[in-house]
Amino acid sequence: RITMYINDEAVQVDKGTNVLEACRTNGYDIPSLCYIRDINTAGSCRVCIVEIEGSRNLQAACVYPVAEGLKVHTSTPRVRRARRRVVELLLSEHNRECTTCVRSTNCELQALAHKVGARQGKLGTQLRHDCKIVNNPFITRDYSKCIKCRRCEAVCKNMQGIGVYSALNRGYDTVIAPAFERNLSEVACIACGQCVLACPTASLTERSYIEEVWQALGDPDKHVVVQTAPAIQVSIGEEFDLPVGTVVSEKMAAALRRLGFDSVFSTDFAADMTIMEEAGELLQRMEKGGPLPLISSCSPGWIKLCEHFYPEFIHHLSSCKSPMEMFGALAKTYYAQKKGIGPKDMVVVGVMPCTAKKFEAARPEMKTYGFQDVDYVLTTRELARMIKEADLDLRKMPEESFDQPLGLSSGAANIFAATGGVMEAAIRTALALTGGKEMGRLEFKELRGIRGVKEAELELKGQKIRLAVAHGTSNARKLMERLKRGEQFHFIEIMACAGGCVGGGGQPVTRDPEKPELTLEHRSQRAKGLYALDLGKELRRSHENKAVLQVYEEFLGEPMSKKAKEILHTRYTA
Ligand code: HC1
Repeated sequence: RITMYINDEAVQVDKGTNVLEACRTNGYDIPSLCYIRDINTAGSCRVCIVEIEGSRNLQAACVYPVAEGLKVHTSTPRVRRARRRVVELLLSEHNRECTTCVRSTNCELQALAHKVGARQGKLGTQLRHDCKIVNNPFITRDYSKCIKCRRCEAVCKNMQGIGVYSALNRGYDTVIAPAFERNLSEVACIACGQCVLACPTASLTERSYIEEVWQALGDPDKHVVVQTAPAIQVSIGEEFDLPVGTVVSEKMAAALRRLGFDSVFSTDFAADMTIMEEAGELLQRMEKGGPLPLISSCSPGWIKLCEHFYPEFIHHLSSCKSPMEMFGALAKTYYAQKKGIGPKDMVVVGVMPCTAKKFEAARPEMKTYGFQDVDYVLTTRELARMIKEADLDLRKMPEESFDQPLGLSSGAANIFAATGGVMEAAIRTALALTGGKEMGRLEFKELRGIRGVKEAELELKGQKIRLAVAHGTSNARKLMERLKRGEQFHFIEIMACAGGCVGGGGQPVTRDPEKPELTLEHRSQRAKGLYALDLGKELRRSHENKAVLQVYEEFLGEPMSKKAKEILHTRYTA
């Protein structure tokens, strides 16, 4: 520890930290914009400038190292004037449609302008001549709202290890974009949306399908089915000021019903279905000699990473469609037949914590008997917007159950959204179905938690098998490089986002400049809600889900049957 002085007060701070962190930990709420701890430390926006005694120029606190005896002044008239001018300059080329912007009241730039007292002043606003909006099925980029903080670039490169964004051109013409200003759909973007979480404004947002869904809900000829992913029930509460990780499954079901959905189901049901198929696939591959490892295929960001960077491992991917797609396929076949509805009159909406699910839903591989399995995907944020638009307050909703039969799920399905959860769920069932001394085991703590790559060994069908779990694409790449070097595993779970789906790019965004939603602590808090749900359930293994067994009995036969393969499985090609 060293001693430094903030506004003439002596404070003890950690050696090696920067002035911004030192000030914040001592109660000084210094504004910042481009900075994200451990991810973006470029010091490019200059919003966090402070006066340092002995230095002629104002200094960016986020890149100024602390030192013994350093004397910092955080709010002198000169500092306040300069910060205001920096923000006014940013605003001078920012599209100020604040009242109608999707991030209105949740925008970091708006909050910052308010904090530093920025005004329109003499600078006015002059947008770049070719500000444009670039769309694709998953992420919308609006050049007119980009403030060139480069957080998207840093998150993509430093957190996800991919790097599709960079600064192009110079000076006033600078843009932060993929190479040659291509669409994200034309580069190696995996659609994970972590850049959307990092963006301080609405320059990066999900491609919204709210209007399409409202339209379907208003169409009397359509039966609109909604499924909510496991992660939504522990995260949407944040949009209504509930503590992180609050479980709101039943309030959410009530809200969905009031929005007008005809059937309110949960993807968790299909997660149980996925386990039946994936455990069957693992056992089959073990019997038939491969290809092993079997690698999970629920995370569409991971599938895209595999396609772009590891095409030689595509045949290792589980052929199981993701639970979201399995759900859509069963809704438009099994459930539609049960209800006497034609698949063309059914609209399936997925509510997902993920922007890549929007991409997945549009993939040509995700069709059953000529119909796209899922019609629209909304993020957690979009569902919250719809609930608010409909004058509903999630906190005040009564508690209602999901509809049946596609609303029943086990605790194993609930934990899918936490890193290691898919593996744990699959192993619970695989052990139970094959016997052996661990057949009753329910918890696999070695697969839980925030370590980037987790490994375990266990005995399945008398054979020792090696398991690995990776979350976040940087960790996924480390694991894949080990496979490339010839290391042997039997079963691998990979999720594209750190923490698993609870950390997806469609999850709630705050306007807190410290970006808690990007941290593993915040994501683990959401995961805690899921583990609590699992613990409180009587049903903790997928093969015990009676609704799943009913679908096999009435419709599919058995796991990995011909019909199951037609409806619930797919193929990826390099
Ligand atoms: Fe996920 Fe999944 S867990 S991929 O993380 O396998 O998005 O929540 O819905 O499909 O069930 C996401 C979450 C989600 C699927 C399931």
